[in-house]
Amino acid sequence: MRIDILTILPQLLEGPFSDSIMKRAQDKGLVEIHLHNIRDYSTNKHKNVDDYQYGGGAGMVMSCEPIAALIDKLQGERKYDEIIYMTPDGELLEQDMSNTLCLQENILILCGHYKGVDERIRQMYITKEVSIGSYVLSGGELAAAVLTDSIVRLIPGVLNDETSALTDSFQDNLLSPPVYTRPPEFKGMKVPDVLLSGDFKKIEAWREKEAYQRTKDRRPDLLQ
Ligand code: 6GU
Repeated sequence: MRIDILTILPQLLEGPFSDSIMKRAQDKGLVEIHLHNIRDYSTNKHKNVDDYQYGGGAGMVMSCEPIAALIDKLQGERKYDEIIYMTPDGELLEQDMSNTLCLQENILILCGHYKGVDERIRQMYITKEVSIGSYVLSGGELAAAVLTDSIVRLIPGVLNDETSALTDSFQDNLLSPPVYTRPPEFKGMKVPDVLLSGDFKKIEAWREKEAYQRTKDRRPDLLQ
């Protein structure tokens, strides 16, 4: 899989992809993540990528030309299955969306800033608009990092048995059960006996019960 991310702040995205599972996925050749600086495609002498909005009002709008030039170049090199725009008014990111996107070959992600991108870019190029929640971030970069992480960890071969995505929260519309590690007693608090019993059937039943209880208590909406 290949993911191209278009941004005016590529340095914001270097960190999230250069450690742990995201790094290992790239080192194993399971995903290529390419960061592109939109400013490199600005043709005016000040390298501007934004301008005042028509009609007046506070806040700049990201201009069409540099974004279009960059997308045109990339589309000339390969066909994209989705061209995604990160925006607070997009479709809410849920596990199902990541499950679908992880099956794609080529994804392009455009990060917005300021008041967002010129509407004509959205109409001409964007196939999917994604928000990561009902709050406003300063730009689309952190949201793009969240979306990319949630996709990449689902690519077959990225996770091993121990980190398997099959037991993640949300994968079966249930939150994960509580987990414990050594020591068996910490400041007077004991690990539930069943987890020390060695009885795998009983352990599975306990985990299912706890997952259900936790979901009922914290996210009853998932049980609808
Ligand atoms: Cl995708 N972008 C920005 N700027 N803010 C957000 C968001 C995206 N999703 C939630 N808040």
